[in-house]
Amino acid sequence: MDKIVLLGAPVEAGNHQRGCLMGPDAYRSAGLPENLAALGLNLRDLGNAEPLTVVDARSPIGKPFELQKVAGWTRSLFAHARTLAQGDALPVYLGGDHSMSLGTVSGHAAAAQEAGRPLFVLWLDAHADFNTFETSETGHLHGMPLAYACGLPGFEPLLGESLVATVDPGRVCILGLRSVDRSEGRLLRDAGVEAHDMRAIDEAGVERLLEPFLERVATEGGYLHVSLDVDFLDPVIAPGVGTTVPGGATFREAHLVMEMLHDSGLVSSLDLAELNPFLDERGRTARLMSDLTASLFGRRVLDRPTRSY
Ligand code: 4U7
Ligand code: MN
Ligand code: MN
Ligand code: MN
Repeated sequence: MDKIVLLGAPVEAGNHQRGCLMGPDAYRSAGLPENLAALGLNLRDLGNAEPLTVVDARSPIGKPFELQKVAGWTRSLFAHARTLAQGDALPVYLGGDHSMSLGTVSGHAAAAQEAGRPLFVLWLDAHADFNTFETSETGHLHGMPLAYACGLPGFEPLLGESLVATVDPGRVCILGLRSVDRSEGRLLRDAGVEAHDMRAIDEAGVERLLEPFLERVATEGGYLHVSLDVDFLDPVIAPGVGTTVPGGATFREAHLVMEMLHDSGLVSSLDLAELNPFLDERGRTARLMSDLTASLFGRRVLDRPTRSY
């Protein structure tokens, strides 16, 4: 795919920390569009999406924080993603906190179902984002998007109806875990999600964990949505995020994931989530995320024979 379309998703209502709304502009200031254009890619920046106005989203269980606002973003991004998935350019969603993915992933799931192909999801994150309104200890919707996309119950207020298509939890792979809530962990296990914590990365390395998953995407002829949360990275190299957890992916581990994704040729959509420029140091996290994106789209040091899955 040599065509890319950028869409900003300046949502920050998915948690209490302010600042993620500046994310899309920080990526532009960090030179992400130029990085990709320098690779010879045909790039179009659609600017920022806007939320719909929602006043009817009510939840009987739990108290999701800023439910109306996040529902407005979910409805907007769901529609954008569903449409963009049918175009000839690969969408890159510039967040925005991770509640952006309530809309992007469910939109891509709907489009995949219409196209009759399975959707796989690679979740690169310190957290599983697998809470429901019921299990969430914080009420923060940025901790729930993967559970939502996988069809866990209780989320109807977000779209105002049930999802037309959900992601099969058996087609999800999470890498980088180091903070999972107790009941969230149970949900994850019961759903049968493939989840790898940082210890697994220490022991096996990212290559041995990621390769079998990519093989499966290829074998089943699936689409692959990648959701990259800044906190997948170690906070020492990526401080610009609200939810830092020590012991994250190193610079090279993260780049290797991106390089493998590029070589696979399988990625069909990408979220860049949770960048908080207000907490960043001299733009370094925005630049690192932009460089990782360039790796995913083919920036390399030396050419090498391409691996075919
Ligand atoms: B992120 C948390 F309780 N699990 O639900 C929650 F620890 O998008 C954190 O991955 C969620 O950064 C983190 O609020 C959401 C918490
Ligand atoms: Mn996270
Ligand atoms: Mn996340
Ligand atoms: Mn976070």
